[in-house]
Amino acid sequence: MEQKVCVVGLGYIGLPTALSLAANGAPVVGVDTNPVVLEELLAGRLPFDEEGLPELLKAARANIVFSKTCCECALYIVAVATPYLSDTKKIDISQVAGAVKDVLRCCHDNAVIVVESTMPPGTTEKCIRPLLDGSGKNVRIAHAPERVSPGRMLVELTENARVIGADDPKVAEEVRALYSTFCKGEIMLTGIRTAEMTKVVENTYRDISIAFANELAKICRQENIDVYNIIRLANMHPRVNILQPGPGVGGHCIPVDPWFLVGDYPALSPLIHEARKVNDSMPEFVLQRINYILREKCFAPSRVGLYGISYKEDVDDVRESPTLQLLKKVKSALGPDLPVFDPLTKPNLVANQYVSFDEFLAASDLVVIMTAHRHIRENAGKLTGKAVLDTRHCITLEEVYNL
Ligand code: SAJ
Repeated sequence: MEQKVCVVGLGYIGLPTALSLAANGAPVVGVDTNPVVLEELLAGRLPFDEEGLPELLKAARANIVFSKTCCECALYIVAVATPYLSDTKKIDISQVAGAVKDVLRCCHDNAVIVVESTMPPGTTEKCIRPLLDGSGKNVRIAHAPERVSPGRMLVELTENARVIGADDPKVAEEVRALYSTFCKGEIMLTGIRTAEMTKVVENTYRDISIAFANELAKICRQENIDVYNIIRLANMHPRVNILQPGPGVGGHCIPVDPWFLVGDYPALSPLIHEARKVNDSMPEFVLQRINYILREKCFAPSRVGLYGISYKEDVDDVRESPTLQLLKKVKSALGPDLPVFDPLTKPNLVANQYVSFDEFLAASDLVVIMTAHRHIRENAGKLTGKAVLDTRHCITLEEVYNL
């Protein structure tokens, strides 16, 4: 029989990973301490939407059980959240440490713990190794940071290359064997610190690249130049690849991971820190654009409707969403409870959230597109006659305001 695997943390990463392992033949125990998540899964429902996940749940069903506690297994995968501490910007390792302690209570000698949660370099040595050493058991450790993007998770889980960090080559090979049951991308073996650093660097690189596009949008606005045209033209150069400006950077990764480097290396990371500030300033920039349009059009502030709550197109994930950041600001600037609509997110996330697109449109004179869902791209015609601020540059209408 295959080795039993326990996946601790059944969120956006842990659940698809657990299901992929089970669907490919491994006996899996999926563990989550959140009773709501567990209740959903035990009832055969998924706690969040993701393309292909319902089918994967069906394919995995025979090989997976869900539980609120860990049990004895050969391999453990820890996929819990690693936020940052708001005062120091350093990593908040408490969820990972809690999960590792739970595993250590039930595992036997020679078990392997693979941490997938993103951590800055040295965290395993500094924060996890002492827990292993103090357990009195010979438990081995590896770091296999996840690389998948919500909306494309299952494709990327299968196809993306992966970095697996382990300081013992035998552990690295064991973990590679496990992941290669579902990961068809190249698996690169390296040390733990290198794996930790690589993951943080990937997301920091993207944050800085988006910040550059956002800063260009602000400069071009002042000069009344079309930033999208500039980016398109500049990107025709064979060594230039500028990303797209937007209303801010959301999700649980890109606006979080760069802070780990700023928190641990404040004197060495001025560029990373500035990029974070630029991206965090974008909801405020959107508000300035709204105010400009309101002055030009003489609309009542209460008739500004926000389209899109999720942090990016075609997902229902609202973590660190620019719309939620903007809503905090508009309350004092434009008044409470602007009309808000998102075709994908759960209802009642925010005040005055409409479930009908048509009713949302009827309540809005100025529609601010915050998320480029396929829904709005396909229904752009319905915006005719409205003022539109398209912060994602995703629709073509005769008269549209951009960032
Ligand atoms: N965004 C822009 N302009 C762009 C691209 C993105 O404003 O040109 C915004 C998006 O709208 C969104 C935010 O940035 O609000 C982040 O979106 P994203 O698609 O760049 O990234 P995530 O958070 O969905 O997933 C990232 C991915 N990392 C990289 O691309 C380097 C993914 O591969 C990681 O697995 C994931 O973070 C993670 O979990 O770390």
